[in-house]
Amino acid sequence: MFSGASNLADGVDRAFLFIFIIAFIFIIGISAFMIWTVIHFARKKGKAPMQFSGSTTLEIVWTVIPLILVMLMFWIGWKGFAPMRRVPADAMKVTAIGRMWEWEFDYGDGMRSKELVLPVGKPVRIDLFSEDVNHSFFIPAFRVKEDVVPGYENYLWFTPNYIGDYEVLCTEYCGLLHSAMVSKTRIVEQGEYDRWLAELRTASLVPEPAGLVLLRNTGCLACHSLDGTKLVGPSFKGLYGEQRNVVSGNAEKSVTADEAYIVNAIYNPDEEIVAGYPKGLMKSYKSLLLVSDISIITDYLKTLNEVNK
Ligand SMILES: [Cu+2]
Repeated sequence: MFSGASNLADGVDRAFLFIFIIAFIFIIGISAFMIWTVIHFARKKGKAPMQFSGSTTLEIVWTVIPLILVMLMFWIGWKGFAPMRRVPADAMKVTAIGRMWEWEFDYGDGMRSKELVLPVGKPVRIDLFSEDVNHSFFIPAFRVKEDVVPGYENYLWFTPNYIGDYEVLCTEYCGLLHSAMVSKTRIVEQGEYDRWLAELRTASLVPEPAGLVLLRNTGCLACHSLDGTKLVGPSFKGLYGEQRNVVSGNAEKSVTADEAYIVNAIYNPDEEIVAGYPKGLMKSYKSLLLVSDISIITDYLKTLNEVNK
């Protein structure tokens, strides 16, 4: 009857369709009956009003029929839901990391990717992990959706049925760029998957600059780009040593973006706001970054200037 994009899709669609059809029949039936009663029982000249009271048959009918219908809804829903919590023992494992505002996929051994690449026809278990606030992992085509809550272990699993690209969404409002928290899952042949994973492994062996790792792991890059793109906050490209106009209190002034400025911008973000950007969006990172960490970050930002010049 169905041919869903994942092994779990048919169970969800069956429950949805069953409930939808019942609801559709009832809304049409009830509306038609209401219209009929309004016309049929309208006050007419010379006719005495009829009086009704009590009907055991009617009471039983409108109790038993809905009872059977909701029991069926539960049964069909349960048949779709139960397999979602039974992960096959041979399922491969990937961890999905949610942070404001992006998804990242951890394949183990330091192999991380922004898109979820999976071999077709193989069960996969996705462990869900949040670095900051509540998110929710959702692949609409696969009919899988689970909350991603900090400090709480959650998971989902599925077997993708077809090769293709599918959207991965966050479906729990998680702040300003929630709607941009979109990723992709690419379902490919086993051979292509093996090649892709080998490339990811090679890439993971090249060490990244320590400053870049700090920026990424602290979540800075969700709001500040490295390539000049304007996100929530100003880009880091060409930042170090630059003159910039900042709003401090009500006055605008020009400052040099040196190490002291960067430390203050990270510890007390609202003190000097870069002109043109709103106040109050960034929290203080005093508890997350030491001055020595910021020094490593600043060293990385300097190299960024050299590359770009
Ligand atoms: Cu989110």
